[in-house]
Amino acid sequence: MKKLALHWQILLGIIAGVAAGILFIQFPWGNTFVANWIKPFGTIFINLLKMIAIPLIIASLIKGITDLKDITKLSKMGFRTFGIYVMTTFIAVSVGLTTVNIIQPGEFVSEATRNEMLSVFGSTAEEKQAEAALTKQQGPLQPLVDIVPENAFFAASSNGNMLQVIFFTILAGVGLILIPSSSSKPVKDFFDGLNEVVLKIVDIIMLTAPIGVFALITSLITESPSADIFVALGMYSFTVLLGLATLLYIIYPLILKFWAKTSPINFYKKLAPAQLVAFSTSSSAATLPVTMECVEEHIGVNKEVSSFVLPIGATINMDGTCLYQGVAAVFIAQVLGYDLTLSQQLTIVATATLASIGSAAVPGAGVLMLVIVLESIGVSPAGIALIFAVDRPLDMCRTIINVSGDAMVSVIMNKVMGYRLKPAPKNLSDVE
Ligand code: DAS
Repeated sequence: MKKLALHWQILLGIIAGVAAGILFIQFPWGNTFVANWIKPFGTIFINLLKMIAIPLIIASLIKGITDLKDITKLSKMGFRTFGIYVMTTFIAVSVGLTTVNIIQPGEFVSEATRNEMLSVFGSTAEEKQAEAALTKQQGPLQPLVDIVPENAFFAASSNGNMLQVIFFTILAGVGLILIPSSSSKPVKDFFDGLNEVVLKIVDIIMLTAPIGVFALITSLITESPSADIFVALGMYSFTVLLGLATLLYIIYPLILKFWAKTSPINFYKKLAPAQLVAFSTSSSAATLPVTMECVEEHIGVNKEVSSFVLPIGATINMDGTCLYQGVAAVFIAQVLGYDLTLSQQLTIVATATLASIGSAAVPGAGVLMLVIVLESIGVSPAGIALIFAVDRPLDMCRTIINVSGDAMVSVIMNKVMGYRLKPAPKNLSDVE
């Protein structure tokens, strides 16, 4: 039988995972069995991708920066990339606020349902609040302060410090450009080789994706709380998904067609493996290796652009998260009976943009940063308990948008930097 293209294998893994999850919850021993014998394969898969994410960022950023002939090209790319990222994030949160104000999901939550959920999640709200209290004390500019690592090598080793790794790597790349080429050549050759090795490791890791994704989805289904919580939050989830779909199927295609002058259908067909991995891992960082492979090999964005734009985007550009934070903040305010003024809604736009920049590219980061948005409009973070139950399924969807937004900006930047799209001949799954 002809080998199935990788994304169909991943899709099969997701479908098999849903079927297995529904089967196992029928048995009293199902949860334990999945936790002991299936979930570990999902954890291994995510760890494999995270293991390679930092070496990939370091190797590809250094290669991307040192390939740029002079810093002006870097600053031109840097400023424009950041500007486009902030613009798309602003559009995302505006779409979110529009949908949540039209649909008014908070009006669908009955008094009884709210009291029940608050009592059920009371302890969770306190845990979340305690955990997020640190974030709250930090204030809105903390994401900016957090960019600079106190110890470059420590930052590269600990979780969630993608921004610090990127910051130090960019400085190292600029340093390499500024020293005489006789001294920088051996170092540059080393990073070119490292980049090749790392991409080959990504190919090998991706061969385990169908099994990893199967395990992730099965354990997600068996661990989710009972269905009636999801029913009570149906309208809220629908509002988030409608907003995300508006970005993915209306806003992004318009930008791709009229700004990047590229076919949206072609773009999404080639980005599919990264979107599926984003869906099953809920982590832009874990998906980054696959996003880079799809954007460089399949879509054909110049490596100089993709190796600069994507690692930064994976950490600071989260359109899906920003939209979600806008919807969640207004939903909680609606449920708690607040009538938000226009200035409070504009405050949400500003703080959700900053909060999404500060969110780490790992599962559940968006809900933690929601505290800053809620605080900014004077709403108690305890309201997070209302949406905590459905966060993971929505996280899977918003991470798809985060990854798709990064890939879209890399196509725009490719055009801005004067390159044409040059797809490589081979498929993601043709590993030599
Ligand atoms: N899961 C995060 C990501 O990796 C986004 C979020 O938590 O909102 O993109």
